[in-house]
Amino acid sequence: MLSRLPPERFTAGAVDRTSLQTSLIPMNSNRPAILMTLALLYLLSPYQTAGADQETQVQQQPTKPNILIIFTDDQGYGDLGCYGSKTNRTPRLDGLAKQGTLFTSFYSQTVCGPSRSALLTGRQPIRSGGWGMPADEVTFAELIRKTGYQTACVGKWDVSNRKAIVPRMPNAQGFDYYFGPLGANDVGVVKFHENNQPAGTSKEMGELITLYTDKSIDWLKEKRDPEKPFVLYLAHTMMHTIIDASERFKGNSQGGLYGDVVEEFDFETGRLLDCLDELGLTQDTLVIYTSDNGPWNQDKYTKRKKGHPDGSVFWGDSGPLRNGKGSCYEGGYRLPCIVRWPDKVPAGRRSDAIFATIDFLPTFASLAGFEAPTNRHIDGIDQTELLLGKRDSGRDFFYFHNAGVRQGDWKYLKPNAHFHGYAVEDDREKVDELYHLGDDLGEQNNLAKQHPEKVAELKELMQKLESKQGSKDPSAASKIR
Ligand SMILES: [Ca+2]
Repeated sequence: MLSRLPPERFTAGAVDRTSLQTSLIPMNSNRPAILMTLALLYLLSPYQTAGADQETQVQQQPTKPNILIIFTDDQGYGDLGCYGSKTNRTPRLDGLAKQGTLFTSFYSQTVCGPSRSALLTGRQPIRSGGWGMPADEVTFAELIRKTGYQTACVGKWDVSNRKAIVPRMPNAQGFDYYFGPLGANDVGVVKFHENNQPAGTSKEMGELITLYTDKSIDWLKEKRDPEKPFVLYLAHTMMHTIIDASERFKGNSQGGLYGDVVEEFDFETGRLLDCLDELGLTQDTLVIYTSDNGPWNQDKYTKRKKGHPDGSVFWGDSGPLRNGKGSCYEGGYRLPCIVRWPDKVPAGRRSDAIFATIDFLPTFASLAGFEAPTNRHIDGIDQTELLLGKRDSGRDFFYFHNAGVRQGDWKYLKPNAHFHGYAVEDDREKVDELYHLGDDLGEQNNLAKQHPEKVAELKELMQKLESKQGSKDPSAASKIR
């Protein structure tokens, strides 16, 4: 399953042959004869396959896309209309799902910092370090910019221990431009940086979605070089508590203040997508929307909340999944994910293939034409064929931090599986757990005793994954954020 496509697959070999044919013909040449020759060459080419719509196949060979990642914070699997929410109205994200592919087995990580180091490096947090991501980790932004991309990050960084440690900040980790807070908003304040310089603070949590969207639009319109492809990594602070919505959205939803924030996020995401339209970028932009970890939906957390002002609002909806943020049950890790790239990524498709943020780096490597690092273990796999609808299957397995592993429909959790603080289920028996997610998505029926051979097999796989190059002790779990 860890096989990779050669990085040049969709770059050098991905020239749009129609435009190439046109551009190669001199203005005053013998066009009919040349066109005939080119037509013959085309008929003999590897793109020529039996059957209909050859022209469509030629046009579908991808070129280097722009990449827009929209990453929310603590948003649950069940918070959007297209993922089953009956209370929150999310027409723009529902529309994005119709224009692209909606993934139902997509995994980030279970908490903020680890989720970001995994997304940036293609490496599980036991290797990439989470909040403490070292300067020598290699991000996809560092690699893609060497191929001519320009790169921007707007929003929550959270892999430099929430401190202004320049070698571990976005500019040093591959982003040409940065605006946002290095940490979270747990006490209702954010401190911004623009590139490496402090850029003020804000206590107006209800303004953050709009602010980050404005900064993203400003970068696209005013700061970007329109001649180059781009990566824009937009990591929202919302819906991480302390949450708030602007006056325009407060009180409008059926889902309380949390629902108001989800609906405002949907609206603002629509504004950003409209900007792509306005700039003529939609067709050439791969848009990925997902979230960093599951929702803060545990009753215990709300009751034990410390350091949060009175009236703080939590929640978020895991839908059919068990538990939420901090948990190694599905509610902690499995998130909504929608991918759009018009005429490349199939529209209106739902996919249950296993796909994860750790796969972004190898997939971008394939799409943009760079090589994933070879001097360290990369956990991600190239999912280009899955995204383009050329393959239905995704990852064979997914590792849960210091907790267990899923392979196919089977998921194993060890007796001392790691849960972050409030996500601990006090009545959970500390025994081997085995679930068949195809039959039991809510992880209610422990089948470990019925299938000891499967437990042994998955334990072995987990140990193998934990021993890969660059692994740190997975039990050295960091404080929850
Ligand atoms: Ca988070």
